[in-house]
Amino acid sequence: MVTNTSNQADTGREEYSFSAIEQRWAGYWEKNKVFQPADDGQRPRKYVLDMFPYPSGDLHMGHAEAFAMGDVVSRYWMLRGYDVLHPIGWDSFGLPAENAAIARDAHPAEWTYKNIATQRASFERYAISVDWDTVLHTSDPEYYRWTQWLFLKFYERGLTYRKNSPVNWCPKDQTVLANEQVVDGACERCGTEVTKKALEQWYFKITDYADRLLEDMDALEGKWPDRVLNMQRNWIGKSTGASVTFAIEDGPAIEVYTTRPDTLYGATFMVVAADAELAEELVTHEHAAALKAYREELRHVSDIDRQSTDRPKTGVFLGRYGINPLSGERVPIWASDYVLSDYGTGAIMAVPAHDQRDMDFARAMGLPVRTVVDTGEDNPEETGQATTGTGANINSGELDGLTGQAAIDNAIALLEAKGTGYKSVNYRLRDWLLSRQRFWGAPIPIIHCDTCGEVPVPDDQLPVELPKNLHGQQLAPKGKSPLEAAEDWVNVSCPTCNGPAQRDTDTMDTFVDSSWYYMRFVSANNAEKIWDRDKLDRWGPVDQYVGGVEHAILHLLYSRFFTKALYDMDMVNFTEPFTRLLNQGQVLNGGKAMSKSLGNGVALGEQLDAFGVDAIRLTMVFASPPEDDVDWADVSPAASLRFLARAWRLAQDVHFADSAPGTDASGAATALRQITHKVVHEAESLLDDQKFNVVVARTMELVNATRKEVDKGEGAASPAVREAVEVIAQLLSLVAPYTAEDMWALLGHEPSVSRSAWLTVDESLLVEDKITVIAQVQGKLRDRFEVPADISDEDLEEVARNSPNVQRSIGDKDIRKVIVVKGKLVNFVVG
Ligand code: ANZ
Ligand code: ZN
Repeated sequence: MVTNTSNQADTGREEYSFSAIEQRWAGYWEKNKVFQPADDGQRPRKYVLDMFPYPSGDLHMGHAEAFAMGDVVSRYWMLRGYDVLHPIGWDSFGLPAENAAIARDAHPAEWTYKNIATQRASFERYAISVDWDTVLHTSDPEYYRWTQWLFLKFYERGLTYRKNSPVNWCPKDQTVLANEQVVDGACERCGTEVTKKALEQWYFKITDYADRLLEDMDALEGKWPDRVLNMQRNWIGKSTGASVTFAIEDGPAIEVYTTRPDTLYGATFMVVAADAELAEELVTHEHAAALKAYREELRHVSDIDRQSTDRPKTGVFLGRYGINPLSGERVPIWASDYVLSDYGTGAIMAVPAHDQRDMDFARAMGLPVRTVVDTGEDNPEETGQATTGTGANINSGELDGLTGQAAIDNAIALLEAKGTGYKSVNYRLRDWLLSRQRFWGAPIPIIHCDTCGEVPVPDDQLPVELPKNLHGQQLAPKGKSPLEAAEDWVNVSCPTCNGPAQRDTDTMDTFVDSSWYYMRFVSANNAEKIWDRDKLDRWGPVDQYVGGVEHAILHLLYSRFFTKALYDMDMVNFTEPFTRLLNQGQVLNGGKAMSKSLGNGVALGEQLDAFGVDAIRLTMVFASPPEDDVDWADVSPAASLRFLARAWRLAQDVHFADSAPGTDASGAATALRQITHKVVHEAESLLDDQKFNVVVARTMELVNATRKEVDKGEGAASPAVREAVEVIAQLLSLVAPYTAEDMWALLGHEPSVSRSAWLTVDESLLVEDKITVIAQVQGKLRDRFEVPADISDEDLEEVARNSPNVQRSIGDKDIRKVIVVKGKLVNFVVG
């Protein structure tokens, strides 16, 4: 490389050509393992990770943005002297591969690994700073062997279990979905409306960790985006209140969950979830037919509509009564769809005066409303508007006169004394449904034996590889797992009793694969162990994680759960996987997300061909703060390209300059050095604060200042210019690796610029030589200016007098007095 570049000395100057430069450096970093961590304990470590890609085709603009951001962090840390782990892999199981295989009558592996090869080549061209020796794919048996092993570790601890329950079912993809994968009642992947189906399914007991998942977020405050933390908190949805037992006439008591036990005297009826078993248990003989009809009706109402507050409330009376434990009042029990079967106990005490849903129901059914909290608003009994504020209790017996928390605490104390209630906590979070009835995933490593029941596959028989003889049409969804068709594979002998047994035919949700990959990267090639514990202790957790906000809930929550469970098993020494999180924005076009239907897509490959890798990367980073969206219609990769050419020509100028010592002692050279050191100094904090776009702006300023200096004749030979151009090359290496590497070589250095030493800022050059002063008239601010720090009082007064704003404000009044506060302000007293 170096030889090649210095040959230019013989042939003369060149024009900046991104394609020539890309060719010069293509493959250099990978071949020379520039981005391989030394792991020699000589330097402090940093672990940077981009959310690993799904091999859905070639890379797109979104990848280009995300990886440009991750690269700024990893390349910067490397320049700061850290030993950096920055790995890459592929999240390569999942439905699209399977659907493509069915459509083309091929094997999902074919499509998957072909796309991986394409993406990998594009990543190499894009010059991301990763270690290519530790690549992993979650669909490799060497990887999913450990996914299965973890499943069994969780199983041993009772964190994996199987149960029969109504689950979300996508009729199009013919698979179950986790609650998290149902968006507005529709399948997250294909948009088909989700239905319910009773199935035997596998779950992870993430609810055991609800409290820790919530509490440990305090430590992420300020390090993760607020909105992600909020989304996680809402998803976990902790609420505190009371469990209250209502006796039932001629039946067993039922418990309800309420956040407002203080409103108990206003509970004028009860409602149970219409689709819950409880409704069937409670309904009297004469009302059974009505309940049955109502349930039948509900089958045609989507989940979204059920929850909608606009929709009129519906329901049926169950013919039975409960007894309010505080007032002793007899209250009718209804069934309705607005009460959810899988939240709380699936039954509520309805307080129409203070809960709008209950009010709407009471109005629709003609049920009584009783105000029990005087909030000062209009009486809900008359308005039909539930009042939810605080105020003193009324109509509430022993609770009368109490307010807010005191009323709640007293209500709970009363319930506890009577043995009919207690303080309790509720979570929205549900256990994680992890089994899928699809082919392209890690098989569940369980064998079902008629004699022994569920038998874990012994460690030495892992991985349970996917059957090889299934492909194409055989994978078509049929409401049960396609693996069932592979009889040779399914039928095995029981590891415990040797009797005939069957393999579990479900596969795991791909979120299981991605819940632990960041740990595997520390020893991706280890064939004996899931990871080398010492290495994980050294490198983990991830210092900086970079990825899209679409993973704000599921992936991050699951990864956090895995980390905590593994911590409890003494397999890792940290409890949070990602210390810092950066959510890069989206790349839009014309204000909208790029999409086929809008026809506003921009092909990354075409952009790279037209402007070069560096200009595209620079454009991505320069366009906006990393967390903001970039609108491709508003940016100019052509301008980025011109800037890169300007920067590169500086290196060429230095390369061809007379090696005679320059006029470094001159004031101008010192001024350039001041700018250089200031830019480096600022870049340090800007990069720590993830203001990458501002760093690019500063680099542009430095290029301009350096160009001015060079154009003063002998300028390019000055050590100050060389210093500036070296800094430019280093800063550019964060976003424009090819150009930066070429500049570094032109400056006569050994590659790679990524391994060069960061400039130590000379504090004496940072002295601020300009100050801002203000001009006042009668004490009112009229103007402000930048002046030399050592300006005399007379000169300062002169500058202020000449300000048009000041003159306008003085008008034809006389100046009585001029007050000059050295280095700060000038005040004109007039009259
Ligand atoms: C009486 C009451 C009076 C309530 C009042 C609220 C206001 P969060 O905060 O989300 O946890 N609820 C309980 N279980 C339910 C279910 N399965 N389906 C629908 N609603 C349910 O909500 C808890 C409140 O939501 C509970 O407190 C209960 O209504 C209702 F002035 O009880 B409340
Ligand atoms: Zn057995």
